[in-house]
Order: sequence, then structure tokens, then C-alpha cells
Amino acid sequence: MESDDESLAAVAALLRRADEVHKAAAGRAEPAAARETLARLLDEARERLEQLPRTDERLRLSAGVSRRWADLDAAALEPMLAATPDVPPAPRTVDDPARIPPGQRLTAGFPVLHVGRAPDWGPGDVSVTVTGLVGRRQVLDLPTLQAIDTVDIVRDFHCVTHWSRLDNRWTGVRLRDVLALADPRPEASHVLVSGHPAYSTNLTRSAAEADDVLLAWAHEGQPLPGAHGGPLRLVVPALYGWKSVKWVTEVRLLDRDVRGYWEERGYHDVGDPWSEQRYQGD
Ligand SMILES: Nc1nc2c(c(=O)[nH]1)N[C@H]1C(S)=C(S)[C@@H](COP(=O)(O)O)O[C@H]1N2
Ligand SMILES: [Mo]
Repeated sequence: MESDDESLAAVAALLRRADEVHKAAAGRAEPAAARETLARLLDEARERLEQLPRTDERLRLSAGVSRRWADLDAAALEPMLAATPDVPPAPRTVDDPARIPPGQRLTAGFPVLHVGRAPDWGPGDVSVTVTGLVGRRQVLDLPTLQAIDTVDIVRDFHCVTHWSRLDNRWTGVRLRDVLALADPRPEASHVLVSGHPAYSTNLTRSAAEADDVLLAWAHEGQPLPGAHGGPLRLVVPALYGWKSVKWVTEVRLLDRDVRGYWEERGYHDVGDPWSEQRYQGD
């Protein structure tokens, strides 16, 4: 049987091979075949990594896989950058270039990105459990959330796959106000937010309690489309989009940082777009 070290070396070799394919394809007329080969190599690398114990080396190689996947996705997203059906277009120019984080470009459309399948949920399917280090565990439905102070914010949205959508108007309730209902213990320093089907992400408690972190049910004044996390999603405008969990099911207060779905696969623990914290080690 292959040892863990041999398996890690095999993954490193797959990544080198992927880079060769990428280099050879650059500027050539037939990128589709190269894309397929790249996707196959990266899938195999990811599958192998998932069999291995969670070491620093696994995390480092996972970051390499995720970075290459995100670059492939960025190319595939091209058609959605101009416009998307059902969502009014966002501005594609700004007066102040300092408003755009490094490595990002503006999109008028609102690309849809998630792992697995979007659930077909109606308002009655919303149920958010607030648990972990809390004094009063809560299970909240949509009417209960909507009865807390409703706020409207306009914020830019930055995805790690290099697109940014400006001026999104979100309507919802501050996560801070939702957490307060559960009476978090003082030692709760982090939160792990989960969403359907098996998605999650980590936030420090202070990031989670920022003024503009919402559980949102509307975008641009319309009920949040199912593909974008409707009926209810988290919005964390200050951080890359993977922190904005769609179809939220649970918010767990913790006294330590526990990585979520993408962080475990090499995305950065914090994810600040202004310092390009895309992947572990950035
Ligand atoms: N439940 C769930 N939420 C998720 C994801 C996911 O895979 N599952 N993907 C995240 C990622 S990587 C991004 S960039 C944003 C994209 O939101 P959008 O599809 O509304 O553009 O959702 C985030 N929330
Ligand atoms: Mo993303």
C-alpha cells in the first residue's frame, strides 16, 4: 500500500502535471480539451488528499488544488460577468479604482457558485439553530428572524474567483442581533456557520458581529432567489464570498477556530479581499 508521504508526492506530481498542461494550452486554439484534462488532474489530486490525515502538508497541497480550480472556474464564469437573468445589472465602472480589491474585476451579472445542488426551499423551510457555547439554544424560523430589527445595507461582493459585484442591496437581520438571542458565553471566540447541504465556514466572533453581517432574505428589494441562497443566506461583505453561506441551517459558537468546507480544502481562514487572503499561506 502507498504510504501517506508517497500519496502526498503523487499529489504534488499531479499539480506539476496540471501546470504543464496549463502552460502548453496558453494561447492555443483549443482550451476546452486542456480544461478537461486540468479538471481531471485536479479532481484526482483532491480525491487523494481527502484520504489523507489533516496535516499542514495536506492543507498546503489543498490550497494548491483550490487555487488552480478557482482559476479554471474564473475562466468558465466569463459568460456570467456581462449579465444574469432575473437580477438587475450592477455597475461595471467606478469613479474610485481604490474601491476594487487587488486581483478583482467587476461584473454586471451575479454568478451562481456553490458545491452540490441548491435546495428547492420555500419560506417555511427556513430553520436556523444557534447553538454551541450559548446560554439559550435557539431554533429560529423566518417569521421570527423577520420580527427582529430589519436592516438594509448596500455592499460590494467579492468572490475569490476574481469577480466583484458592486452595490448589492441586502435586506435582513444582523447576525449580531440573532446571536444575542442565544446569550453567547464570554469564551465564545469563533462561529462556524453551516448551510445546506454540507457546507460550512468559520468566522471570528468579531467578524461575525460586524455591523454589516446579515442573515438576508432579500437582494435588490426582491426575495432572495433560491440559487443565491434563498430564502435565507448569510452575507459577510468584508470577506470573500465563500464566507457568505447560502441556505443557512446552523450557527455554532465555539471557543476555538474550526475550519469549514473550503478552509479545510485550502482556502484562507480569514479571507480578507483587501490583503488577498485567498488561500492558506497567502
Ligand atoms: N451553502 C452554500 N453556501 C455557499 C456556497 C456553497 O457551496 N454552499 N458557496 C460559497 C461561495 S464559494 C460563494 S463565492 C458564494 C456565491 O454566492 P452566489 O452564488 O450568490 O454568487 O456563496 C457561498 N455560499
Ligand atoms: Mo467562491
